[in-house]
Order: sequence, then structure tokens, then C-alpha cells
Amino acid sequence: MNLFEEARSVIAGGVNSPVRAFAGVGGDPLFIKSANGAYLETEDGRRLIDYVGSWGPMILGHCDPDVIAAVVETANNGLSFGAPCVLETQLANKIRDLVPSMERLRMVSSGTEATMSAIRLARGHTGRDKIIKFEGCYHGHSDSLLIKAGSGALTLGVPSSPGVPQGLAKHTLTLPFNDADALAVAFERFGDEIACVIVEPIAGNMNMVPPIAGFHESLRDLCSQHGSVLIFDEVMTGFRVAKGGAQALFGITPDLTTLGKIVGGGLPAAAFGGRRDIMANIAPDGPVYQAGTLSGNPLAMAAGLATLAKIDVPGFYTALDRRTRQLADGLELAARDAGIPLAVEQEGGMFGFVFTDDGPVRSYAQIAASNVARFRKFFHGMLDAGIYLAPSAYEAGFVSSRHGDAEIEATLSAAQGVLATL
Ligand code: HOZ
Repeated sequence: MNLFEEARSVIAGGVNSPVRAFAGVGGDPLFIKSANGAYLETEDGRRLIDYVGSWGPMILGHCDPDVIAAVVETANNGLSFGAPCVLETQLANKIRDLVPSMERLRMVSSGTEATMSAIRLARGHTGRDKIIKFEGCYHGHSDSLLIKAGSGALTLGVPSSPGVPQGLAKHTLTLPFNDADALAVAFERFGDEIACVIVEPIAGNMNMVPPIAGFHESLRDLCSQHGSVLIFDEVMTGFRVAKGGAQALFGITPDLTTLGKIVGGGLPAAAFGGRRDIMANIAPDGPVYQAGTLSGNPLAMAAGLATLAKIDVPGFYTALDRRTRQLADGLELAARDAGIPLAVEQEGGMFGFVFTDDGPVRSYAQIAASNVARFRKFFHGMLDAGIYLAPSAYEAGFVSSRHGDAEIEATLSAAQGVLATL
């Protein structure tokens, strides 16, 4: 029995999160034995350059010595207390330094919990039920948000999951990403019923789709005019596209922000937070309930703190951006040389590429019409050449500070070879 079959015999679908299953590209998922820097080592002894980075958290590469040391030291003092510890306050302070719109915040254990809690808070704060999200944006798998969602839901072709009660789904209005006119119409029609608008400021769960000029400004204005809460879901973009996240990059102040991935440095931590008056509604200060046994777990706090300390040094993002740009430019050039239409995006340490002659990609419809069969071929060609990309045409890629010239050059040389075969 191979490892995947063995896993399938006891774990539903053989994986603990569907997008890992290679359903979008075919074949069996790789089982990872260990990872270091920019590299993964598989159970069958292969060494791969990693552009998944655990789907975003590993901005310092794998096994960063300072993060590991912090976790080990903290573990020696106990794994979980279910009572406050100072690491929680320290990490909260660090987050607020880097993302000042998060005046008050709360730690949770996953991005899903962060967005789910932020939505409940927005509903509790406004006393309204309806929420607006955008097609192809993914905000975790809570019921209100699993409607026309991206990421694994899109990869598996089930963007709106069975099991979400119609009575709840009817409160989620889904609009096209980057369409400020549709948003204005929705507000005209439902304005005083809309609790919040939630958006990935750079969509990263339908490949990578940046906002068009003015889109976020429209979101901000319409939410302010109608007393709706603007939620920036920066689970992916937080500390990834810039030190202060996408909100710093675009100069927009959301009412609430959700963070995950990098904030836990590779351990399960996430956060939501924002305006002090809104956060005052959360129990025990207010009536909106939210809780978690492992929330603010000391190990996760230590990993997050060690990670945020290392990204908050001069030049970190300039270097990361330069390195990722080198990869994106190289991919674009290699595709042009091979005569393959490819639309490439990059911001900070995040990148995306779409096989389409309809670039630049700014909508879900363009992604949906892209050449997924070509992506699958490219993915497997790259994997055979030792490069591990996200196993789905609908996911963004990530570069870490441990990806150096050697890794980028090896990747581009592999890409040249594979593109020539497509
Ligand atoms: N947001 C992550 C990728 N889009 C989730 C990873 C997962 O679903 O396992």
C-alpha cells in the first residue's frame, strides 16, 4: 500500500485539507518528511524547491533557527494553559505596531475562525444580517462564507458547499471582484441591511488577482456611507505583500482585519481586530460570543513573535520583493520565448501566473476561462524538475527570504524547459 492509500484508509479523502489532495492536477499528493530553508524533502527522498510555503506562513523559509529556538524554549515551560500568558499581549502589541488599524484584537487558531468571528462581530455590531463577499474570494470554510468561494472549493468544483442552510446562504450576497458598479447597486438596494463587506484586498485564492484602481476606495466609501463594516481579510496578504499588509500598500483603513498564516510563524495562530468601538462588542466586554481553548497558545505566540521580529528589519521587504519579482519577470520572459500566453502577477513575496491570452487578469471570469489543462501539464513538468508549486491553478505562490539566486535560477531554467514542451 502506498502512503496515500494508507492515509485514505483512515483519513477522509486521505488529506486533512482538500486542496492538498492533488485533485486539481491529478496524481497522488507528496508526503513531506522534512523541510529546511527553501526546500522540502519528501518521504520518497526527493528534494524540492518549495513555492507553497505551507500556503503562506513560511515567509522566513522552513526551520528558521530563531523561530525553532523560540518554540523549543517556550515548549519547555508548558504547551497550553487555557489562561492568559504574556506572550499573547506581546504578540498583540507587535501586530498593532505593524497594522495600526487593529486597535484591539483577539487571537484565534485559524484563518477560518478569524473571518467567521469577524463576520459575527460585524453582524452583532450593526444588528444586520446581510454580508457581501466577492466571487472567487475565499475566507475559510464557515457557513456564511462558503458561497462562490475560491481555493480548494474552486479547485474541486464545489464553490458553494452542500450543507450550508439556505436560510443562512440567502444573507450572503456575492458580487464580482473588482466591480465597483455592482457594489454600488447592491448598496443602493440593500444598504441599511448590509452588516459588512469582506474582501481579500489582493485575491489569492483564485490564483492572484490584484484590485483595479479605485476598487478599494469605493468599498471604503460605500461602507462608511451605509454604516457597514469593511473587513479586509489579510490572512494571506498580511505581512506578505508588505510589512503592514495590503492595507498599508493601498492606503486604505478597514474597520476590521483578519490575519492568519504568517502571524503564527507556521503554528496554528490567527487574529481578528480593528476599531476599538467595534471590538468592544466581543465577550466578555460585550455580548458577541467568541472563544477557543487553544486561542493564544503559547507556542504559536512564540513562533509568531519570532517571525514578526525578523520581518520587521530594514530591507526585508525590498529584498523579498526583488527576489519574487526576479521570479515573476523570469517566468513571463520564459513564456514569451516559448510562445505561451501567460499572465503573471507579483507583489512582495506573493506571485501568481495564469495560462491565458486575456491578461492582465482582474476578474474571476478571466480565471475561470483560463487554460487549466496547460497548468496541469506545467505543474507536473515542474514537479518532475524538482519544483513544488501549489497543486491547483487557483492558488497563489509564495517566495521566502531563504529563496536565493540559486533557487530562482534553477526554477527559471526548469520553467524554460517545461514551457517548451507545452
Ligand atoms: N488559504 C489556503 C490556500 N488557499 C488554504 C489551504 C488549505 O485549504 O488547506
